[in-house]
Amino acid sequence: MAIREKIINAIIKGNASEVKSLVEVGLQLDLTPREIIDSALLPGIINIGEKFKQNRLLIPDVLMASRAIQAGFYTLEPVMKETAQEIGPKVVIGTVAGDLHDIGKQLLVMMLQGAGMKVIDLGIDVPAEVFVKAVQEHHPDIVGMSALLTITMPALRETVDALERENLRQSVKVIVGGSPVTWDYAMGIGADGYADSAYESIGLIQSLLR
Ligand code: B1M
Repeated sequence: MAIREKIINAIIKGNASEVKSLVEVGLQLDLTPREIIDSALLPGIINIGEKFKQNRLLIPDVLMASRAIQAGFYTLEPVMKETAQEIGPKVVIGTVAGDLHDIGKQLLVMMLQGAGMKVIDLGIDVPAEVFVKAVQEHHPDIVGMSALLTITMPALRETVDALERENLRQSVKVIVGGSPVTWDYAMGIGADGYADSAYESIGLIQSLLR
């Protein structure tokens, strides 16, 4: 069985230590982090997402699979950081209040770091006040927010409004993303940009700061 299938199977089984070892093997076989992400880690979580949607998996199974995919990301992180220079823009990132989804945001953090950006990751379930405080403290060029649930999308607007209230809105560009979010929604809440994927957000940030 090819390494990518082995990684996908280990994700489906929720076996974090096996995913970690297989990702290490992938790197030894000269696969790039991006090849491992695109051909194994993301297909693994998409497979889990489909089964979850069809009620063929329970939340604990999804949680185990998520931990397994995160183990894969953590294994790749140092390799991606090695080539990064951190001379690019400063980006504050978080998943909005009420939302615990971490994987897409984590991928975004890794991609941006890989592209040489300095990333301050506020984590998940981040209230608007915490984004505001981070902007006051770190003076970033970009604030990036992720929302994965329809019910947490309003928190994107609340954060944009909070930045406006604190007179910080003009000092940063705000970008948003996450599967239920669209470009139209982003424009409607007063964000500066929307990216469909972590990869796209690199180009988006570069074009917003040009
Ligand atoms: Co949740 N969940 N979940 N879940 N979960 C979804 C999102 C859902 C679509 C599943 C479904 O029903 N089909 C659904 C949301 C429906 C909706 O509201 N539209 C859902 C639900 C309902 C729930 C709960 C409410 C379930 C429950 O309790 N009954 C609950 C909510 C908890 C909470 O947040 N308060 C819940 C819980 C969980 C787990 C904890 C079990 C787990 C998360 C674990 C973790 O993250 N540590 C989980 C998971 C794993 C999923 C699915 C299966 C996978 C999400 C994921 O990681 N995708 C998901 C189904 C699915 O997506 N197919 C689902 C992979 C990731 C790489 O993609 O995050 O979309 P994504 O990121 C993409 C892009 O969106 C983009 O870049 C990434 C790719 O390059 N992107 C950005 C993301 N953020 C960006 C920001 C940007 C730019 C791009 O700029 C700033």
